[in-house]
Amino acid sequence: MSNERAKIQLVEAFRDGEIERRDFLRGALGLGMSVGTIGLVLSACGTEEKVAPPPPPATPTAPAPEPELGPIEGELHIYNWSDYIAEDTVKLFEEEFKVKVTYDTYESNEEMIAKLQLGGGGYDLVCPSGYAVTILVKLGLVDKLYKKHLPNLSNLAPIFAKTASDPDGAYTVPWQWGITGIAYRKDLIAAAPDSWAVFQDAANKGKVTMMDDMRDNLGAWLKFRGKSLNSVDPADLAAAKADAMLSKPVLKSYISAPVKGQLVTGDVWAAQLWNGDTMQAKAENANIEFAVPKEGAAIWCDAMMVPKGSKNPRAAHEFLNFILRPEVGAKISDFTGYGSPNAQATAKMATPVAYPSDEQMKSLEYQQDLAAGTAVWDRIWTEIKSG
Ligand code: N2P
Repeated sequence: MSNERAKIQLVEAFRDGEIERRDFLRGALGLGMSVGTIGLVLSACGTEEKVAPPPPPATPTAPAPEPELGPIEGELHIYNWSDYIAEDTVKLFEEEFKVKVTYDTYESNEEMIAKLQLGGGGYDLVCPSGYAVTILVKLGLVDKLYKKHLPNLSNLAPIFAKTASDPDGAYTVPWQWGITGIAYRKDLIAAAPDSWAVFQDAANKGKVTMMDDMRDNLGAWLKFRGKSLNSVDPADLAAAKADAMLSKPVLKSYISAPVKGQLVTGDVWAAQLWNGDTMQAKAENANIEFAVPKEGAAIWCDAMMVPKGSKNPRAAHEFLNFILRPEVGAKISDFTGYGSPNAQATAKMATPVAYPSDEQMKSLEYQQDLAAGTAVWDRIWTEIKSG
């Protein structure tokens, strides 16, 4: 037998377990096999001494089960934007789940964040916009969700299942999405507004309003000058402040959702407002229309979260799973006038709101957390309001 053939037979015998490691080593050295080759064979056959065999598992290797919540509690405390739910949603939930719900409302993310920061409210659910989701997570004011109790999450449209502010979908259940534009009375205003400049036009003095909301107000003036509504650049913000100050003598007031009544009566001709609230007002007065200014506007998606310290987490999860039902979600969005992030609900809506096309998205921008820039925005907004 040739030396090469003998080496091959030796390796095969070792590989197949026919000879021991000690016999392989002795034979290999006898046949003149290099130390490097011997090492390769030993490690390939899994007997390299340096490689310790894996210890036997102490416990079964199945993944740890997802933690569970306890039984459903008897109450639930919700803190949400005003006019942001169908009239019967809470009642139907209370009846089916035997839970007593308290439902408080707010008018801006900042109002809600401040309340949570002060430790007030005792809420089990809140509904921040995307940028405020980032802030609440960063401040440690919210808990992760127990997906096990949210099987209806599968009804979400894929673009809303994971969002920039909650990339793993660990904290949020998307609620509604919408756009901040201009609601106007087509029978009262001289021409349909197509620009944020409508709020600086002296012809509208005392008949127009902008939202009492730092992000939406300064965001609009940033877009007006072709800037990002997330800018923290001092020059951009100085220009936005100057535009806001120019609009101030024209504005009747800074007011958000409650302006609807004034649009309906005609006391206000044009108001910075969200598309859904505009549709709610239009249901009472058909002369109300909505416009997205040509300079661009904010698009946002609000989402439900469970504040840290919630005393009714199981009831909160049951409520979230309830609103994720297609028929419940469809009723909410048909009432609010906003888009539903729930694909199955959208299919059931009487007046579905289509997600903007790629073309429309070119002029829309999602609001993001301003991080350290928030303090600068806060200061400018205070100066505008008090100036
Ligand atoms: C309130 C709607 C609020 C949406 N009616 C703002 N993100």
